[in-house]
Amino acid sequence: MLPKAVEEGLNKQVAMEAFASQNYLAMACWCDNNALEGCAAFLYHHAEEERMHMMKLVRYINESGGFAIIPAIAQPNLTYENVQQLFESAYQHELKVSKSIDELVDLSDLEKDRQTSTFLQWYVDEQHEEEALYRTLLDKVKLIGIEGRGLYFIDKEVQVLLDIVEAKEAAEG
Ligand code: OFO
Repeated sequence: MLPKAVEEGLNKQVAMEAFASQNYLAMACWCDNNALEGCAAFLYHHAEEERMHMMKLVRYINESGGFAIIPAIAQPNLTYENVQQLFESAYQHELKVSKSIDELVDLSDLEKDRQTSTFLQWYVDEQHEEEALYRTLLDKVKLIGIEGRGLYFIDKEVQVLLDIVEAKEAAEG
Protein backbone atom coordinates (compact mmCIF):
# COMPACT_ATOMS: atom_id res chain seq x y z
CA MET A 1 0.00 0.00 0.00
CA LEU A 2 1.31 3.40 -0.98
CA PRO A 3 1.71 6.00 1.75
CA LYS A 4 -0.47 9.03 0.84
CA ALA A 5 2.49 11.41 0.52
CA VAL A 6 4.26 8.98 -1.82
CA GLU A 7 1.12 8.58 -3.93
CA GLU A 8 0.91 12.38 -4.27
CA GLY A 9 4.58 12.59 -5.17
CA LEU A 10 4.23 9.87 -7.80
CA ASN A 11 1.25 11.66 -9.30
CA LYS A 12 3.26 14.89 -9.53
CA GLN A 13 5.87 12.88 -11.39
CA VAL A 14 3.17 11.56 -13.75
CA ALA A 15 2.37 15.18 -14.61
CA MET A 16 6.04 15.98 -15.13
CA GLU A 17 6.57 13.06 -17.51
CA ALA A 18 3.37 13.90 -19.40
CA PHE A 19 4.58 17.46 -19.84
CA ALA A 20 8.01 16.21 -20.89
CA SER A 21 6.43 14.13 -23.64
CA GLN A 22 4.49 17.11 -25.01
CA ASN A 23 7.51 19.36 -24.65
CA TYR A 24 9.71 17.03 -26.72
CA LEU A 25 6.91 16.65 -29.25
CA ALA A 26 6.78 20.44 -29.64
CA MET A 27 10.58 20.53 -30.00
CA ALA A 28 10.34 17.84 -32.70
CA CYS A 29 7.79 19.96 -34.58
CA TRP A 30 10.08 23.00 -34.43
CA CYS A 31 12.95 20.91 -35.85
CA ASP A 32 10.71 19.50 -38.57
CA ASN A 33 9.78 23.04 -39.53
CA ASN A 34 13.43 24.06 -39.66
CA ALA A 35 14.61 21.26 -41.97
CA LEU A 36 16.35 19.40 -39.12
CA GLU A 37 15.06 15.92 -39.85
CA GLY A 38 17.58 14.03 -37.73
CA CYS A 39 16.85 16.23 -34.70
CA ALA A 40 13.12 15.88 -35.30
CA ALA A 41 13.36 12.07 -35.47
CA PHE A 42 15.40 12.04 -32.26
CA LEU A 43 12.87 14.22 -30.44
CA TYR A 44 9.78 12.36 -31.72
CA HIS A 45 11.40 9.22 -30.37
CA HIS A 46 12.14 10.93 -27.07
CA ALA A 47 8.55 12.15 -26.76
CA GLU A 48 7.42 8.51 -26.98
CA GLU A 49 9.94 7.53 -24.36
CA GLU A 50 8.64 10.15 -21.95
CA ARG A 51 5.13 8.83 -22.46
CA MET A 52 6.42 5.37 -21.59
CA HIS A 53 7.95 6.86 -18.39
CA MET A 54 4.54 8.31 -17.55
CA MET A 55 2.72 5.04 -18.27
CA LYS A 56 5.11 3.08 -16.10
CA LEU A 57 4.28 5.39 -13.18
CA VAL A 58 0.54 5.25 -13.86
CA ARG A 59 0.57 1.45 -13.79
CA TYR A 60 2.72 1.33 -10.67
CA ILE A 61 0.42 3.70 -8.76
CA ASN A 62 -2.70 1.75 -9.71
CA GLU A 63 -1.11 -1.64 -9.04
CA SER A 64 -0.04 -0.42 -5.61
CA GLY A 65 -3.54 0.48 -4.46
CA GLY A 66 -3.27 4.18 -5.35
CA PHE A 67 -5.18 6.25 -7.90
CA ALA A 68 -3.21 7.57 -10.85
CA ILE A 69 -4.32 11.08 -11.76
CA ILE A 70 -4.15 11.88 -15.47
CA PRO A 71 -3.22 15.56 -15.59
CA ALA A 72 -4.11 18.50 -17.79
CA ILE A 73 -0.97 19.47 -19.66
CA ALA A 74 0.33 23.02 -19.99
CA GLN A 75 1.17 24.41 -23.42
CA PRO A 76 4.86 23.75 -24.06
CA ASN A 77 7.17 26.29 -25.67
CA LEU A 78 6.71 26.17 -29.45
CA THR A 79 9.59 28.16 -30.85
CA TYR A 80 13.33 28.45 -30.30
CA GLU A 81 15.95 30.94 -31.42
CA ASN A 82 18.12 28.11 -32.69
CA VAL A 83 18.91 24.45 -32.15
CA GLN A 84 21.48 25.21 -29.45
CA GLN A 85 18.85 26.96 -27.37
CA LEU A 86 16.52 24.00 -27.94
CA PHE A 87 19.03 21.43 -26.69
CA GLU A 88 20.04 23.67 -23.79
CA SER A 89 16.39 23.78 -22.80
CA ALA A 90 16.12 19.96 -23.13
CA TYR A 91 19.20 19.50 -20.96
CA GLN A 92 17.92 21.90 -18.28
CA HIS A 93 14.61 20.05 -18.34
CA GLU A 94 16.32 16.72 -17.73
CA LEU A 95 18.23 18.20 -14.77
CA LYS A 96 14.90 19.30 -13.31
CA VAL A 97 13.43 15.82 -13.79
CA SER A 98 16.46 14.23 -12.11
CA LYS A 99 16.04 16.53 -9.11
CA SER A 100 12.37 15.63 -8.88
CA ILE A 101 13.14 11.87 -9.02
CA ASP A 102 15.80 12.26 -6.33
CA GLU A 103 13.32 14.06 -4.08
CA LEU A 104 10.80 11.30 -4.66
CA VAL A 105 13.36 8.67 -3.66
CA ASP A 106 14.09 10.69 -0.49
CA LEU A 107 10.36 10.88 0.25
CA SER A 108 9.81 7.13 -0.18
CA ASP A 109 12.81 6.45 2.05
CA LEU A 110 11.41 8.81 4.65
CA GLU A 111 8.05 7.00 4.48
CA LYS A 112 9.87 3.64 4.68
CA ASP A 113 8.27 2.64 1.38
CA ARG A 114 10.94 0.22 0.19
CA GLN A 115 8.92 -0.95 -2.85
CA THR A 116 8.64 2.55 -4.28
CA SER A 117 12.31 3.29 -3.60
CA THR A 118 13.22 0.14 -5.54
CA PHE A 119 10.77 0.97 -8.34
CA LEU A 120 12.27 4.46 -8.64
CA GLN A 121 15.79 3.12 -9.05
CA TRP A 122 14.96 2.51 -12.73
CA TYR A 123 14.21 6.25 -13.10
CA VAL A 124 17.43 7.22 -11.32
CA ASP A 125 19.41 5.15 -13.85
CA GLU A 126 17.35 6.44 -16.76
CA GLN A 127 17.95 10.05 -15.74
CA HIS A 128 21.66 9.43 -15.52
CA GLU A 129 21.54 8.24 -19.15
CA GLU A 130 19.33 11.08 -20.34
CA GLU A 131 21.43 13.77 -18.70
CA ALA A 132 24.53 12.29 -20.33
CA LEU A 133 22.76 12.07 -23.69
CA TYR A 134 21.68 15.73 -23.73
CA ARG A 135 25.02 16.91 -22.36
CA THR A 136 26.71 15.07 -25.24
CA LEU A 137 24.30 16.58 -27.72
CA LEU A 138 24.85 20.06 -26.40
CA ASP A 139 28.63 19.63 -26.47
CA LYS A 140 28.45 18.50 -30.10
CA VAL A 141 26.27 21.47 -31.05
CA LYS A 142 28.75 23.86 -29.38
CA LEU A 143 31.71 22.15 -31.01
CA ILE A 144 30.27 22.08 -34.52
CA GLY A 145 28.61 25.50 -34.30
CA ILE A 146 25.26 26.47 -35.77
CA GLU A 147 26.58 28.67 -38.57
CA GLY A 148 26.71 27.68 -42.23
CA ARG A 149 27.00 23.94 -42.78
CA GLY A 150 27.17 23.38 -39.02
CA LEU A 151 23.44 22.75 -38.86
CA TYR A 152 23.70 20.07 -41.52
CA PHE A 153 26.41 18.24 -39.56
CA ILE A 154 24.61 18.63 -36.25
CA ASP A 155 21.53 17.07 -37.79
CA LYS A 156 23.57 14.11 -39.06
CA GLU A 157 25.22 13.66 -35.63
CA VAL A 158 21.86 13.63 -33.90
CA GLN A 159 20.58 11.01 -36.34
CA VAL A 160 23.62 8.87 -35.48
CA LEU A 161 22.83 9.24 -31.77
CA LEU A 162 19.26 8.16 -32.43
CA ASP A 163 20.50 5.10 -34.33
CA ILE A 164 22.67 4.18 -31.32
CA VAL A 165 19.75 4.63 -28.91
CA GLU A 166 17.46 2.50 -31.10
CA ALA A 167 20.07 -0.25 -31.55
CA LYS A 168 20.50 -0.38 -27.77
CA GLU A 169 16.75 -0.60 -27.26
CA ALA A 170 16.48 -3.39 -29.83
CA ALA A 171 19.30 -5.31 -28.09
CA GLU A 172 17.52 -4.94 -24.74
CA GLY A 173 14.31 -6.23 -26.31
FE1 OFO B 1 13.55 12.46 -19.60
O1 OFO B 1 12.69 12.05 -18.08
FE2 OFO B 1 11.39 10.88 -18.01
O2 OFO B 1 11.99 10.27 -16.42
